[in-house]
Amino acid sequence: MDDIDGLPKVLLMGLKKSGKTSIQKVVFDNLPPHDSINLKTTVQPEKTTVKSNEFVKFEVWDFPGQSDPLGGSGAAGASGGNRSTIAANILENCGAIVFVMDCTDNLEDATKRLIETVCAAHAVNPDLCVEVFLHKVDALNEVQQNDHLLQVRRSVEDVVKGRIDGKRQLRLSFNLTSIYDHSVFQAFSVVVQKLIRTQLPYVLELLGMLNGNSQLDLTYLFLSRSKIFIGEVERNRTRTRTYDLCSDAIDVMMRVEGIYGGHLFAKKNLPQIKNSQQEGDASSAVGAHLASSVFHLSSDDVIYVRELPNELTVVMMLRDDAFQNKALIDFNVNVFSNAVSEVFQAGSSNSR
Ligand SMILES: Nc1nc2c(ncn2[C@@H]2O[C@H](COP(=O)(O)OP(=O)(O)OP(=O)(O)O)[C@@H](O)[C@H]2O)c(=O)[nH]1
Ligand SMILES: [Mg+2]
Repeated sequence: MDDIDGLPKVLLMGLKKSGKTSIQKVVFDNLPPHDSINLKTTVQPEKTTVKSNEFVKFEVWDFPGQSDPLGGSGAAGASGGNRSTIAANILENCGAIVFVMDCTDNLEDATKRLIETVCAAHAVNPDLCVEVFLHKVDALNEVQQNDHLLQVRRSVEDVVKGRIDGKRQLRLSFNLTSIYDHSVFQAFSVVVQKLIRTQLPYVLELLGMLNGNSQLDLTYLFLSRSKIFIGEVERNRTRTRTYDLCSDAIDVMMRVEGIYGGHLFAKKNLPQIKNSQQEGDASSAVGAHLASSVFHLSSDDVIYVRELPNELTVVMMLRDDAFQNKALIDFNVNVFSNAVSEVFQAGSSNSR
């Protein structure tokens, strides 16, 4: 992932007005969701480069919904052979396709486009993942959401399995999403995790060690200043909606830092944390130029957020009594941070 020219691509596809540009802007440009009503229709593919840190970099390609880039109309007038060349070009270096379907609209046309997209993608690269976002679910109740999910999944899988080489497993996942809550960030996190497939098992292993050795109930590793997480492990899940709580905790920490510690947003060449003494105790570690915050919840839970070098942030949820061992937790976080950097560095030097 280190070569800027060869960055993996995430392709946003789907019918017009399904919400592709809104998703891209809300997730990566901090667009307030309500402002998405003013977005103009996309007329040509738009590329955004996302450089979360030294190791997690990719391009998001937002395609206009009015034509099908992989099917007939995107390659207007193209013969079958040309069409497959166009599809191969579009899908070159593609890490994942995000196919967006508007749940509030008639799903039949969208399902047809999805089937064409999955078949075209499978013909070029059978290992390519297609992540379907059943989008705008804020307009539906839970029963309707599940009905839509079942209906689309069944019709796509039945048709596609009949059309493709049955020996290869179909890489198709479904997510219920809305820009008005955390669901779209969680779903996009899964997409980003697909782009770091080689390093992910090692990162999860390290997160598991941090979690277990520090008596944590739950640990997330986020890309800093985003709501995208690249790993999660749990020992005890004491609450539901933990993702919402943890990503909101980062948000609060960053906003407070924005007001009281502007250096956070201008920092460059951050030092590696070597030991816990460099960290401040509560809301900000000014000396290390890395933020940290502690949130005591009304239950006996604590959320401990620590920004790490390389634009990563670890969020830990634990019981109040386990937090008495903060020095041990800090030590383990520092060891974790250095080990994760090594995993990514090894990954990027292998891919060169
Ligand atoms: N209720 C609801 N509306 C949404 C959501 N996401 C997007 N929208 C609305 O859907 C409309 C279309 O959004 P766009 O992002 O422009 O759709 P698009 O897929 O990029 O459309 P094209 O560029 O024409 O292909 C806008 O009015 C958005 O406000 C959502 O999660 N919930
Ligand atoms: Mg658009």
